[in-house]
Amino acid sequence: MFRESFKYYKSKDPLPTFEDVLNIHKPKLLLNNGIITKLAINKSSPQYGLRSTEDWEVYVINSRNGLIFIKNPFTPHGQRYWITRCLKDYSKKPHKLNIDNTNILKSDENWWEEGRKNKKIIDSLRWSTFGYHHDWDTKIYSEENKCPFPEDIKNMTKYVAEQFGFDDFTAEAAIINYYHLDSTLSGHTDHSEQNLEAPLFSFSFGQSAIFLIGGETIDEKPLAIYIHSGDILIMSKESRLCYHAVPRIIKTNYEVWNDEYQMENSDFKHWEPFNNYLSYSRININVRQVLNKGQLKL
Ligand SMILES: O=C(O)CCC(=O)C(=O)O
Repeated sequence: MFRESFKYYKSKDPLPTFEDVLNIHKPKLLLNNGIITKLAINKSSPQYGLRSTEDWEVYVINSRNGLIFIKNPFTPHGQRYWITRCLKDYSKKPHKLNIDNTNILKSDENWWEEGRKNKKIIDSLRWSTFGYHHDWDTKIYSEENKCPFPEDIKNMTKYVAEQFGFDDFTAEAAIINYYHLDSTLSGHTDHSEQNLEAPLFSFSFGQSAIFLIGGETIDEKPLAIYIHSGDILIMSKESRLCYHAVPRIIKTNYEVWNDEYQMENSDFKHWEPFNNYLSYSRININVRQVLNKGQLKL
């Protein structure tokens, strides 16, 4: 069932209909039909590029226990901050990239700087990992394969976690996924972490996506949900171990990340390369805790 849905939403010919895709940015019908429920959270001041929590719109998806959707809680300036970090900084050494060990970059070259001059280079980056590096072959984390986790993203994720009572959450591994309009991410579960109770945090920026979330086996038919720029998904409880995938990237007609730019800046030059990249790309920051509470190493 999962594979069929993935193929359906991925297909270019015939094009799928999107009528069953949940659009939580238009929650009224979904609330009335009992598909989602609004969650109240305590008031807290704006931080890390996020708005004050009293302005957050948070929903739980009733058929997926533990799946929490926060409808873009970032300010436009906050989105630009995190987008800039993903493109300019999180894509650098000592982080691991899919293009390491290829001849795309020379050893002293940097993806963002070189990519700005060369389309082939810019489009070659698919992922970056830091903290405990995800090993795509063995799916095993190790003490020998890690680098420091940047403080800003660690603190922002902790802050979001605390709003939902996940007070012990520590960000220890991250994957930044860089998608273009024809990219997909096939169905998988995230079970390499020793701690399978700690939730997964997923932050998305740029173009929109269809996100599929199924059950613990591929036999269950997944739900399809639109993810737009700034949205946060938290996979906790049962949903933590559910199959998920991104079968399609969809070009948005509302580039929320450009809002208020002119108000803050007199020229567009600084932001232009980032905006050009985003005009056909989506960035997803996926943050996990690896160790159990009190565990110091693997
Ligand atoms: O891009 C997304 O929304 C999901 C990414 C994901 O599932 C992963 O990195 O494991």
